[in-house]
Amino acid sequence: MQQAAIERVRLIFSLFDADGSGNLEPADFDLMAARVVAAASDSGEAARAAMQAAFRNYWMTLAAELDANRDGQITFEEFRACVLSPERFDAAIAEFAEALAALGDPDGDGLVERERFTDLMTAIGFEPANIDALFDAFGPVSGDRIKRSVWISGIKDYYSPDKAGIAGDRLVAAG
Ligand SMILES: [Ca+2]
Ligand SMILES: [Ca+2]
Repeated sequence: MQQAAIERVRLIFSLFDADGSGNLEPADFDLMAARVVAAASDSGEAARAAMQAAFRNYWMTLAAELDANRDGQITFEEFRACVLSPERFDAAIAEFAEALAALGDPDGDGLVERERFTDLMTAIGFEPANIDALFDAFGPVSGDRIKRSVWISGIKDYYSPDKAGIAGDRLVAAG
C-alpha cells in the first residue's frame, strides 16, 4: 500500500462528503452531481444525464461494497477499505471518469480546455492551485488543452492503490 494512495483516498472522502456531515450518504452524491452538471450547462442533455447516473451508480457501488454496518452511511473507516479490493470499483470509476471527461469536451473533439477542466474540478471541490498543477501534469497540447483520454486515465490512476508518483498526486499537495 502506498502512502500516496491513502492521502488520495482521504482527500476524495472529504470532497465527496459534499454536505459536510462527516460521512457519505446519498445526498452527498446528489449534491455533487448537481454542482458538476451546473458547471457544464452547455453540455448536451445526454452527457449531463450520464454524469448524474455515474454519481448515482458510484454511490450504489460504495454502499454495496463498503457500508459494513449497513446503516446507509459510509464513514471514513469504512471508506478506506476501498483500497483493499480496488477491482470492485473499477466499473463505477470508469463510468464516472468517462462521464466527467465527456462533460469536459462538449464539442466532442477529444480535447479539454483548461477553463472547462477548472470549472468541473472546482465543482468537485479541488483547490485552484492543485487543479492547475494537475492540468500541467497532464501535458497540455496546443491551445492549452489536454486529451480527454489522458484525463480518464488520470482519474483511474488516482483510485489505484498501487500507483505512486502520478499526476493525480498534484491534487493532494498543499496548494
Ligand atoms: Ca455527508
Ligand atoms: Ca456505514
